[in-house]
Amino acid sequence: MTTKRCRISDIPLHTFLDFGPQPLGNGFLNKKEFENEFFYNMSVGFSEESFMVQLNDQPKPEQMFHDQYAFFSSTSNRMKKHFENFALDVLNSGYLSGSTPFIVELGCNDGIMLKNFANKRIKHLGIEPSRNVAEEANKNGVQTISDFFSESLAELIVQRYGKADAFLAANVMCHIPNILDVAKGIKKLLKPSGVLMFEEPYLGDVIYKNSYDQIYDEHVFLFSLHSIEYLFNLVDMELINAIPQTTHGGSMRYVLAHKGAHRVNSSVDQLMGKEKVQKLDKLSTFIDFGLKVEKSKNDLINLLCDLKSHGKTIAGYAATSKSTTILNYCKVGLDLITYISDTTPIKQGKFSPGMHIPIVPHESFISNPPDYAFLFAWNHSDEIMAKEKHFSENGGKWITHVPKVGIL
Ligand code: JHZ
Repeated sequence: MTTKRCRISDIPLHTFLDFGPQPLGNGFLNKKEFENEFFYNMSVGFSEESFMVQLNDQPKPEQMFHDQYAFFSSTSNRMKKHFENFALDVLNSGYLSGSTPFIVELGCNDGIMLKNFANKRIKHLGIEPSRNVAEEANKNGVQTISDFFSESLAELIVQRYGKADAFLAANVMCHIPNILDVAKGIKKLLKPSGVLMFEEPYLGDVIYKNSYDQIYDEHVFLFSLHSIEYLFNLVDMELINAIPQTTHGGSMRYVLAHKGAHRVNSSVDQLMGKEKVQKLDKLSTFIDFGLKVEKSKNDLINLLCDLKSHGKTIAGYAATSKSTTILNYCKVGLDLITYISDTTPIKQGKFSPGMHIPIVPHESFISNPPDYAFLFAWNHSDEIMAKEKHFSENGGKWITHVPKVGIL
């Protein structure tokens, strides 16, 4: 394999994990598409200069985000509540100038966050490259354009709508390979007192929980404060706050502004210190992580094979993007998992990427419960456990791989 270079610092990357051939994380498909299914080699590298953990290769953005995109944010009630609170935090942050702020959100999906501004008649704009999801946002009353964000799109937005008070994103920035161009665009789009607030799965949690399933095609980066500071320093912006979140198995909300525009909160220094203790700036951490991932894979295969050899039935719960990595890396197929239940209509009746396990509606899980359910949406565990009390009360058991492979 040729050595890849860091997308930010341009120095050679150190590869520490190789998952082998992987399909698209959200590439749910029909039987007739099996033959020509797309695979790429998924390996992960670290830059000792920018501290950025990143995929060596990523499929083209247009292959992942299009008019049949399968992930709709509003499938989780907890996430709806979370984005309602995020919107309130923005409104109460004290960073918005004047009485008529302008809010822009990158990757607004079905409008889960912006509708909280739209409902209050606050000037807003969503940017969402997946056309089917953008249409849903517009239907939800959120003004949305379907495009990929870039420095040139930022210039157009400034011309047409003016500069923004807040630029928001959630579970989006880590998807974007040309992130430096996006950072330049944000810099141009923000008012002098404007802020960038975004949250993404946090590298520190991924390492701590061994949640390697956060690595898939869409997540070209796994961010830390170290890497975000490095990246935005290049466009003369600085971290002014960082707030840990419990969503998606552990995320971080980053708040950034033009250098010197706002006071830097003490949490930035505290969390940077914590990252140093966890050694998120050192290659050795990721080499250790690679070994733990390999062990997790072997433990999972042993557990599933053991249950099967005792005649147990196993089904997957929630066809998450994350499950694509687990299933394909551990080579878990129909011989071990009979079906995956999911509430998203566009995924139902299709097959899982790569391993081709049927995706069935949630009703099938209720009418035909397995002995064991593999909790692929472990990040929504509280919501799911509350919903599936009946399954547990009737002897159904849950399998997890986070932080360790086992039965819950
Ligand atoms: P969930 C998505 O990842 C995709 P995924 C994306 N790339 C990203 O960055 C991350 O989020 C952060 C189903 N479900 O949220 C619905 C049930 O069936 O873990 C969805 O198909 N029953 C943008 O896909 C899937 O789970 C339920 O009760 O890993 C959502 O998975 C619940 C709560 C969910 O994200």
